[in-house]
Amino acid sequence: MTRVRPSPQVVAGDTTVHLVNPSHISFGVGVITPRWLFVLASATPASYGRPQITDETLEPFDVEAVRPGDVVGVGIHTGNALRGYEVGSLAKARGAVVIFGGIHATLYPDEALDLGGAHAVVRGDGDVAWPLVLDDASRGTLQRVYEAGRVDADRFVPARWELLPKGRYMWGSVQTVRGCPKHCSFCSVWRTDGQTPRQRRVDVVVEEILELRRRGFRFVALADDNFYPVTLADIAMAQRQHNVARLEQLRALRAERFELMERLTQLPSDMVFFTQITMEAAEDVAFLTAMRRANIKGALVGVEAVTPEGLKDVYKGFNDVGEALVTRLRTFRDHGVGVLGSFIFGLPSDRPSTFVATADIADRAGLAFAQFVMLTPYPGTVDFAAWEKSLGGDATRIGDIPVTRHWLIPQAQRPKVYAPHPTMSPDEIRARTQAVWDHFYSLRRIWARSRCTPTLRARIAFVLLSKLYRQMYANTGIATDSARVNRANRWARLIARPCRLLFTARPLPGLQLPATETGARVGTEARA
Ligand code: B12
Ligand code: SF4
Repeated sequence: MTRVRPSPQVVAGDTTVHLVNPSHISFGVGVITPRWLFVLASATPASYGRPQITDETLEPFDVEAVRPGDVVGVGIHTGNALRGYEVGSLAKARGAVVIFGGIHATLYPDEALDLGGAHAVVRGDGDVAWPLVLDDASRGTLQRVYEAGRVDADRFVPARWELLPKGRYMWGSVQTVRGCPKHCSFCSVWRTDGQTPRQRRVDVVVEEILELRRRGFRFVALADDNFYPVTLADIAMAQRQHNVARLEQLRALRAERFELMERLTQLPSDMVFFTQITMEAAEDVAFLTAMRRANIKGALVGVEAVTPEGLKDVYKGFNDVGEALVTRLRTFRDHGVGVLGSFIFGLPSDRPSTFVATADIADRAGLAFAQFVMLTPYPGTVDFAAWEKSLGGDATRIGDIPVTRHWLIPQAQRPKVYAPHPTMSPDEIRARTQAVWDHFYSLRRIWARSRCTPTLRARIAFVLLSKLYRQMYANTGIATDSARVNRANRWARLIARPCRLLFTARPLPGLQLPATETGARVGTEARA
């Protein structure tokens, strides 16, 4: 392994550790806490003092605050990699030791080293590796690449929520399980996080949630890849195969899910949870009932496509189509779990009629929210590999950059549609996608949907959140002209502040961890 001795001297006690979540655009207020910042802060040894956290979705990183010998940790996913490289290079120029991590750096470590000023890159989970890397940095024995891999669930580090800036976020985020057994063609999770679910212990999850509630967070996103990692079909299959070991493992995972949800029922009753789940959960009334009892009031469900051909395109045969799909999605709502339906446009089998059919199903399926994203080949996915291979050396270039490295193209010039479509032009796909967003988020439809909430205050929150969501997405994927993007940004900023107030609650600093026995005295401060 090549070792590099970075010129700046890292000395625990004299070095500030900066952790930066890059974003080319700042809104002042964030919807969900970027969890990795607070996890890595927690993994930072106390000898380095209090890590300085910057989430650029709130405000830009102040590089002037970096002193020679400081450590700057930058976490990137594909969408913010370019800004991450800018931050890394600026920090390196200030004399800092720059270390990259996150899903994109895991997939392309050399890129961070070449373009981001990285002295080192951590591939995989940072929980265990981070203190070791800091230790190497202080000894001057930093490696270029650390293979941190996938750590076991009991070694996940809980986040340091006391470092949260006050009054900036609407939702906290706590991960309960990492990894997903499926293998959807557009998703990299099963490749990077693996197909074996790594479930965290119930106690540590509950303690983190409680810590967030103490600080006035009522709303918590369970930042999981798939909250329903074991289906009834998986169990039946193991039974048919007389695979006793597998059956036990699946049953244990399932039992743990129920235990977690039971513990959530014991938390203050004003808490609301949101997660991500496959629509298979609609088969499982016991699971949905437990979700409702646990106050898991919303879930992102990957619908992706409403036609059998579309599902085949994305390797998602376990989803339903047509009326069966409407019924499945409504089942969530009927059990008190609101659905954010996620749809993909631009699949090879899509035709103009697909947009109409999708808008119709989104209307009838009782969804609370929906997102209509355009197919983006993310690195690490089956789709990306096929697309890159199909283009060979002939990829279109924007400036000097081939579209197969789309994340390196400045945001404003990035194409919105990547893979050539057999029958529709990129403009047609964009315009039709835009029309479906406009249809779903018309004020009349939002107001009608807001009936799913119990009070007028909640209905107003629902309307504001719907509008905010729509404007934020107008930024990230759909709008092309800069006037529209700027207008959307202004709107999002304006709506974000009042929206946040609707989500906060009175802090409960004295709130205690519920006792483990079911029905024990818990969360008394909030219920009183
Ligand atoms: C929760 C979540 C969201 C939430 C909250 C985001 C937030 N503010 O945190 C919401 C719903 C808003 C969201 C939105 C999107 N997301 Co998202 N999201 C996730 C999810 C499920 C969990 C993220 C999380 O909190 N993990 C827990 C933390 C602790 O893990 P982590 O971030 O991976 O960090 C660990 C390591 O990576 C490493 N690490 C990270 N940074 C650093 C830095 C250093 C220095 C070091 C040493 C280590 C290190 O150590 C950490 C601890 O182990 C992931 C899936 C996943 N498994 O990562 C997708 C994921 C990150 N999202 C993804 C995508 C595509 C999106 C969207 C573009 C979706 C869309 N089409 O709109 C948007 C983009 C949002 C944006 N502009 O940033 C993709 C990214 C793919 C890619 N190659 O970039 C993922 C991987 C899911 C997928 N299906 O592939 N997302
Ligand atoms: S899209 Fe969802 S269900 Fe499919 S592999 Fe990714 S996390 Fe799993």
